[in-house]
Amino acid sequence: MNNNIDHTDPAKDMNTERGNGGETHQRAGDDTKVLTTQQGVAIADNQNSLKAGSRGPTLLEDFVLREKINHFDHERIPERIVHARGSAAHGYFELTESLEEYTTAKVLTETGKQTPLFTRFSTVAGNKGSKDTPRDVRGFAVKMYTEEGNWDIVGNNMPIFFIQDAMKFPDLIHAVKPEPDRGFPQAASAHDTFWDFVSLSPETMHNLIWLMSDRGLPRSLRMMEGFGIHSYRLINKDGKSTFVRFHWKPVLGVQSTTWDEAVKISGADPDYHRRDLFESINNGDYPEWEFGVQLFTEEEANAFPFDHLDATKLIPEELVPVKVVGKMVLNRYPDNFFAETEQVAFCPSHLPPGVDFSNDPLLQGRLFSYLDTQLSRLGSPNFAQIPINAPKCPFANNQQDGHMQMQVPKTRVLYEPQSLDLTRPRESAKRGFNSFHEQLDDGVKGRVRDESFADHYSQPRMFYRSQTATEQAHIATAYAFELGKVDTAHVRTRMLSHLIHIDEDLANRVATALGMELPEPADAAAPVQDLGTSKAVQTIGLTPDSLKGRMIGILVAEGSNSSEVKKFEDAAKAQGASVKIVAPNKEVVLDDGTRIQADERLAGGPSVMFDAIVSIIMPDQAKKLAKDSSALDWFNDAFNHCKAIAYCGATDEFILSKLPVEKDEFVTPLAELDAFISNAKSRLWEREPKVRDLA
Ligand code: HDD
Repeated sequence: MNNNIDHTDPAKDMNTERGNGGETHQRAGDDTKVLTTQQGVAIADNQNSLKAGSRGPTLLEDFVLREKINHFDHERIPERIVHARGSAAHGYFELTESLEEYTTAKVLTETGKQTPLFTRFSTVAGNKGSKDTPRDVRGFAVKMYTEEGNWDIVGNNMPIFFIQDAMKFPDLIHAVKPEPDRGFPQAASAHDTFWDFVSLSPETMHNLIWLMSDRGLPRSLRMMEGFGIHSYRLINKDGKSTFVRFHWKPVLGVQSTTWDEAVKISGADPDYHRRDLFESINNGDYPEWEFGVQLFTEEEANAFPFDHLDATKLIPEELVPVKVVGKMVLNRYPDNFFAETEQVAFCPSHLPPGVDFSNDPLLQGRLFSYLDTQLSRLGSPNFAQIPINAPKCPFANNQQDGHMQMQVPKTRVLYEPQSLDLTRPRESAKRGFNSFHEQLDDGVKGRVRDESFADHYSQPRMFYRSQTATEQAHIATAYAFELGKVDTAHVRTRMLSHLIHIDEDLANRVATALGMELPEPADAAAPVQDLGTSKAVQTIGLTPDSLKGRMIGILVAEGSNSSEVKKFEDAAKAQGASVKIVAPNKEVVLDDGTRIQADERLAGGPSVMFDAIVSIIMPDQAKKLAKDSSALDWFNDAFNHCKAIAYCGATDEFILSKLPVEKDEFVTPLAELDAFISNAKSRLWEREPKVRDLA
C-alpha cells in the first residue's frame, strides 16, 4: 500500500498573516513571485476592494478590482456546437514502416522519428459540462505537428458517419440536441426528434446500429478505436494517387460498459473518462494506439460492392486489410484545460503535402465548416497563432492584422509578387502543396446524389450478423430502450420498418420489447445484399488477455488484514492493473496498526468505478456494512455488471448471503487469488442472462 498518510503543510514556506477581515492570507516572501495586474503593477491586497471607509462604498477608482472582474466576466467563449465535451492529451506519433511508395509526406516516410501531437476525444451531443458516459459516438481528433505543417485527422470511434452529404449535418444535429422548445434531453439520442429525423433518412441506419452497439458506451477513452472515416488520397513523388482510410487501434483493445453501469457512473463520476485519462497518464500508463492504413487503388475501389466515397460505408478489413505502420502514444496531460483542450481547433482541411482529399461530399462540406466555426468560437482568423494551434515548423505568410494579432511583422512588404524585399517568403512549386491532378468526368451540375450511394441496409446487416449473441442482445435492447423513450407511435413504427431490412430477427426482438406489431418493410432504394460477416467489427473476444488498463477496487474497514490487502494489491499491479482502496471512512487503521487513507469512501466509490472487486473485512465491520445500502449495492452492482468478485468469509456470511448474488465460478474466496486475477481480465458475459432480461 502506498497510501500511508503525510500531513505536511505545503503552505509552510509562505508568510502567513491575519487580514483585517480575520481571514488567513499568504503573502509573497522576498524571493517568491509577486501577483501583478495585466500591466505588471504589483498588487498589495488581493482580498479587499478599495473602499471609502471600512464599511463605506467601493470606489470606481479601484483599477485592480475592475481589471480582475472585467477579465472574469469574459472568461467564457462559445462552446463547440458539437463535440463540446472533450478531454485531450499531448503525445507523439512514430512511424514504424515507410509509406514512401505511396506518399511524399515526411511524417509517413521517415521511420523512427517522433512527431509531436495533440489528441482530443469528445462526446458529440452533450454540452461542455455534460457527463462522460452517455450513449453517443465519440470524437477522436488528432493534430500532428509535422515538419511540413499541421495534419488534423478529425475522426470518430466508429468507422462510418450518419449522413452522406454535408447538406444534412445541421438537421442531424438539431434533431439530436435538446429539443428547442423544452431544452431537454441533454446528451441523449433517446427522444422523438432524433428518431423522427433518422427514421426519415435511411442513410443513417449504419451509424445508428453502431451507436446502439456497445461501441456507444466506451469503458475508457484509452479503449476506443479511432477512424478517419472518409477515403483520402496519398500522393507519391510521381504524382500517383492511392486511396487510403486511416485507423487507430488501441493497445488495450475495445472495451465497453453496460448501459446500467454507464447510467450509474454518470451520477457517481460525470468526469469518469477525463479522470481516467488524467490518472493513467500521471501514473505513467501511457495510452497507446497502433496507426493503420487501408490502401486501395481506384480500380479496386470500382469493384467494391459499395461506393467508398460514401461516408456511411466502411471498407471491411477482410476486403482491404489494415496495414499497421506506426503508433501514437499519449504521455502528457495538458497544463491548462482552457488554453489547450478548449482552444485547440481541428480542421480536416489541415493536411501536409503528399496527402489529399477525396470527393466524398461529406468531407467536402467539412472542409468549409471547421475553419468557419473557429471564427465564432475563438473570435478571430488569428486562432492559428494560439500556441496549441500553431505549427511547430517554420511558417510565414502575408496575412496581417485582425483581432488578437500576436505577430509584429517588421516589413513594409506584406504582399506578393513583390521586388522590394528579397528575404520575404515566396511560393514553392517543389515543396508546396499540390492538389492531385484528377481527371473529372463531364458531369452535369445539379443537387444530385449518385445511385451508388443508394444501398442503406447491406452494411448494417453485415454489422449485426457479425456480432456474438451477447452483442446482438445488447443492440436489440438498446433500440428498445431508445425507441421506448419515443412518444410518437408512427416514428417507432417507421424505425421497425427499416430494421426488417437489416435483420428480421432484430426487428422482431425490438418490436416484442416495445409490445408492437411488425409493420411492412420500408421502401428500399436498392436491393439488400448479403455481404457476409466481419470479425473486425465485433468487440467481445477481441480484448487482450490482460489486466492492463483495468481498475480493481479493494474494500477494507477497521481491522482488515493488512497482508491480505497487500497480496491482492501486489498481484493486480503486477499484471498491469490499477488498484483503489475503498473504505467506509476516509482513514482506517488495519490489523497491523497502519493508518491508511482510502482512495474513496464507500459512499463515493461505488463498484461501477471498478472492473473487478475484492472484499477484505472483519466480521464486526461486515455486520455493520450489511445494514448499509451503499455496501449492498457495491456487491449487487458488481455482480449484475458481470464482474469478478473475491470475498472473505465475513463478507460471505454477513453480506453476500443476504443478496441475490448467486456464487458462480467468477465469485471466488480470497484463497483463490489466481482465479480472481484471471476472471478480472474481462467482462463475464456468461452471467448476463441470469441477471438481465435482454430483448
Ligand atoms: Fe464534425 C467538430 C468529427 C462531420 C462540423 N467533428 C468535430 C469534432 C470531431 C468531429 C471529432 C471535434 C473536434 C475537436 O475535438 O475539437 N465530424 C466528425 C466526423 C464527421 C463529422 C468524424 C464525419 C465523418 N462535422 C461533420 C460535418 C460537419 C461538421 C458534415 C458540417 C458540415 N464538426 C463540425 C463543426 C465542429 C465539429 C461544427 C464543432 C467544433 C469544431 O468543428 O471545431 O465545425
